[in-house]
Amino acid sequence: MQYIKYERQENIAIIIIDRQEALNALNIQVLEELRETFAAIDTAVVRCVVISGAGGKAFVAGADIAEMSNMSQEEAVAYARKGHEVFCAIENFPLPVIAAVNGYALGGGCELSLACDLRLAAENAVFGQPEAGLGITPGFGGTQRLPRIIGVTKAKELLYTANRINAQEALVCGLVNAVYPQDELMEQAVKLAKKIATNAPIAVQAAKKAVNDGLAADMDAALAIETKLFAACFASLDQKNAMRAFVEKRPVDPFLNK
Ligand code: CO8
Repeated sequence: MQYIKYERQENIAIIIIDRQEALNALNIQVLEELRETFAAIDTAVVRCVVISGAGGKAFVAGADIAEMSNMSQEEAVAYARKGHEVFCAIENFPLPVIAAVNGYALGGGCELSLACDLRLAAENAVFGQPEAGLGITPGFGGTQRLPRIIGVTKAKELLYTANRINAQEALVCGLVNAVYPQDELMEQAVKLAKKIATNAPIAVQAAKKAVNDGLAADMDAALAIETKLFAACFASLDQKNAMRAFVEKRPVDPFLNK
């Protein structure tokens, strides 16, 4: 891998996008390496993924503008589809994915964070969808995920104005879960990942699937999705052990992922 660094801290996977000469901008190779990295994660061992950008300045400063500048319409379709394929793989990845946004998250960088389950921001984080100022719309899911996450009103404001917002503004509009000093961001992201990893993996994965699949369905279908996933948990040893421990008034043993 040229642009992705992968590390595992016990059952937490850490993915760092490292293309600092272009503020970690997403070119085709970075997208492909991201796809390969997620596909190679051992989901039987890993329980949560943290993704961030290398260097102190950017999470991801967008799709690579130089690479896009002379694209034909046909190439734009292929590029958008590539981005959708990779970001959908992240959104639908069975394990929770936390974006640790440590600087610029613009355009495709903001869209990458939107494909993650949770977003933590450093105080220097800057979010925005600057595409309208570049003569395009977002093409990696931003027009769809941004309004679903922060609501239509604020999403349209950001999309039409191309304004950037800082970490505190992102917190206020519900784009991020929390803001930390930059030098604490990764530690806090790993801490959150470890907290998630203490819970029953089957239940956490079912909750992710229920939220994602349910949001794409009407309420009746969504509740049917929840019922199916909820019921499936009762086939797990972890459910039986955890509920027995509660009834017997003793601490829950570590979960087995079974
Ligand atoms: N693409 C390519 N190169 C970039 C990008 C980018 N998005 N962002 C920064 N770089 C490069 C710069 O060109 C520069 O390279 P060099 O040193 O060779 O000149 C280097 O990174 C450092 O950047 P700056 O000198 O500009 O650093 P500053 O601190 O002055 O500014 C900014 C930082 C504000 C982040 C500035 O770099 C900037 O505005 N970057 C572009 C941000 C942007 O507009 N992003 C959105 C791009 S569009 C997009 O993401 C669409 C996604 C959907 C595509 C779907 C296609 C079908």
